[in-house]
Amino acid sequence: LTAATVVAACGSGQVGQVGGSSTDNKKLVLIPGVQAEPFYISMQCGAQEEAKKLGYDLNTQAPQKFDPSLQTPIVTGVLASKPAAVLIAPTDDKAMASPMQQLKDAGIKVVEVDTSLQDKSIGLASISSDNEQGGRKAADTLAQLVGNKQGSVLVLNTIAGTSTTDARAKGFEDEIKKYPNLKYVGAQYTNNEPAQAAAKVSATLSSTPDLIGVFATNLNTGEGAATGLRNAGKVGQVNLVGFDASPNEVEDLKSGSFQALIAQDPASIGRKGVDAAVAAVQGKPVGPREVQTDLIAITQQNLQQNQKYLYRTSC
Ligand code: T6T
Repeated sequence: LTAATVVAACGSGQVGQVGGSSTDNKKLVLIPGVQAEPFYISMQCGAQEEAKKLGYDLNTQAPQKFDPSLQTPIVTGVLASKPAAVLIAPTDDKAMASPMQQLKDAGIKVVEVDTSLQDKSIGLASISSDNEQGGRKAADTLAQLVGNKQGSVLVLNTIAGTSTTDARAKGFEDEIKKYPNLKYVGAQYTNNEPAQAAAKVSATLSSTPDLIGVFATNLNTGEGAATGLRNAGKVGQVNLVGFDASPNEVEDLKSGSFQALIAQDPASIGRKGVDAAVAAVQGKPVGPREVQTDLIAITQQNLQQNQKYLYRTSC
């Protein structure tokens, strides 16, 4: 039985295409974690550029919020459109396994970009920053900023079950132990809402008057934390280290609300994700299962020479 007869027997009518994985199928879909957000827009720009270069079409469909219950129906819709491959940032490291398994079962090549599942058997490759190392970099940067002073430090995290931000918090927690002058007071979750981050900063300033540093594990959390410090008149007194490099975060770095930003290279994640997906579609070796892209700590001092790391709001 040839592939074409299998397809004919299934009644798909698309000769040469089994489960969307034929080399004639040039459709790729990118499913980011959330729409209209500079990290994922920058990733999309890199992915689109690379897809065009390789002769593939890349369509992007993102949920309105970073939420598996909103991302799942997008995956289901994409499944019906039979692309050759899907690049996806799963919004939960367990809840997205079942919809992503359906893609795999349909013969669609799955590549994880940015976030990943705990189950490593579904994605063919996973392209992301070394997020644990990013968390350690944040701790070292914060410790350097604080110097010999003593005080408490807080982590503002997003949503438990997000592989990237969980890894950042872990890296930070491990590394901050090296600095006995800094007392780690734990992580609080913001649900990826800037307003919740601002409120948690205010509440912690009241409960922990010796607060000397905050690590915000992503863009929304960092933007909200900066607002919280401004509202409390604590800018500069509490060192704020953020993650990502959105235009708002960069403005807040220039004006001193942030002391440092750990920037990722989302366009490169998008490009490498497309390379892996296209290799898989063409039956070529996909490369390593885990691919890690650069991270850099940006401060006011080195901002000028690191412009290429700043995120975009359109392609
Ligand atoms: O930090 C990025 C991304 O790496 C993370 O997985 C989710 O949040 C961002 O998209 C920033 O909002």
